[in-house]
Amino acid sequence: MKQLLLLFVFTFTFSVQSQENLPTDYLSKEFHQGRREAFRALMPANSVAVVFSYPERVFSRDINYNFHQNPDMYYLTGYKEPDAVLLLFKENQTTGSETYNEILFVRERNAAKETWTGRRLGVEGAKSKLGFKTVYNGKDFNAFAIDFKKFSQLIYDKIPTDIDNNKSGSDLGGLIETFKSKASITAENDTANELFYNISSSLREIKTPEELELMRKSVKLSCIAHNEVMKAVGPDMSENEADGIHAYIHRHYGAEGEGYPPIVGAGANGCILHYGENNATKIDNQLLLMDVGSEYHGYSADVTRTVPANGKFTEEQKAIYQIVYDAQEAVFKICKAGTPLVALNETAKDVIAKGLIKLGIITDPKDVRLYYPHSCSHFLGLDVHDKGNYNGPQTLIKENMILTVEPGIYIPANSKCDKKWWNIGVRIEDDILMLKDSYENLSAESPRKWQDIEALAKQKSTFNEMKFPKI
Ligand SMILES: [Mn+2]
Repeated sequence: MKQLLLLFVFTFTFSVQSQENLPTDYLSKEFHQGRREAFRALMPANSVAVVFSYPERVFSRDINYNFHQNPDMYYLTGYKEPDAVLLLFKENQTTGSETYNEILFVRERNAAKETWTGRRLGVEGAKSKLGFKTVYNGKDFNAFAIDFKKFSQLIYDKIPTDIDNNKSGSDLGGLIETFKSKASITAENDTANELFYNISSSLREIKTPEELELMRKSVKLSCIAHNEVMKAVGPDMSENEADGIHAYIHRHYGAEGEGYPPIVGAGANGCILHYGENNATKIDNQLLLMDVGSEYHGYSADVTRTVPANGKFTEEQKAIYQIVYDAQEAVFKICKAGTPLVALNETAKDVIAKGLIKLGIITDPKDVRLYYPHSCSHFLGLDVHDKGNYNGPQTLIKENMILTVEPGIYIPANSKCDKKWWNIGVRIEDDILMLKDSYENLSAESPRKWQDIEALAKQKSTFNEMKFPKI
């Protein structure tokens, strides 16, 4: 009986096979090691950085959303599972005979759980695949001899507080409780967040060649998706189906999904900045604003195109569209290292204000905020609104930053202007790689000029030929 049981345990332990046919272009372990080195170099003497994985989130009762890793954890480790914590030390530490300058605590391997919820790297996987020398299971964090109080500084990001697990074991809640208790962190002394943000942003705002390659791919396949929808879309298509074409094409080219909830809004819906319902059953003869970008191996594109569903802009739509286009062109002219970040939005705002005055939509330039209420640019990378230094007028653009340029004009119904302008919402958004003396528009593959959009819309899409049963 005992032998039979052993045999059973043995078989069960190895029943989860390693994964085959995985993408071959993930970030390398050397990349993540290099980012940890760069992070460590910016840490003050005698400090330790602590990075937690993101919490898991409920989708429906006992079903979670697909897990999305904390981008900082991914950036620094490549680890994509929940319930983990990274400790990064400025100087080498010694415990007994062991010397280390980083420790990763990971989810323990568990054949039964892996059969239900997927493979786990475990301690050995984190060593061989991620290149860590010192790795423990999360359950060992509590007993691990570390005196956080001996460090002059603890560096950590905002600690999640709304975690739906038991806070007692090796799960994220437990790891956080252990950290807080070992480091005596209370609401009053929880002040280290700013330093973590600053170090992490100053690294992440500058893209390395390896990151650039993934960014280029993410943006390129998002452009292909936009172009296909421009061809496929018609007044009878629903917002959600247009959204679905983007999603299909992203996955066709190997993206995991989208970098943010897609905004696909027709007419009035296009005037809602973060519209996400995407549930109009017909786009009709309206403008369709599509702010959709893929996430490819963690890296998000962020591309917006605004197209007439019937393939032709009206005179009013064209007039508004042209102002947004001109604003983008004016901003592109100053896209390069050394330009103050705030100049991008000032330039866009200026062009839009002049354009709206010329059309009689506003008379006072200050009223531009009525129709252009957001800003022109944000950093782009692992987060769609990526970490970066946004600290006022002294912030200058640097080489190898990627910033969006996304002016827009939104005129909801009942706005105080001629009603011929109502329900026109236009945004054009491109992903711009900043160079020493110029820029590269990574999303140039998707047309922006109204003439080019109308020309592309005349082409047939493969999606127009697809036939499904009527229900
Ligand atoms: Mn954006």
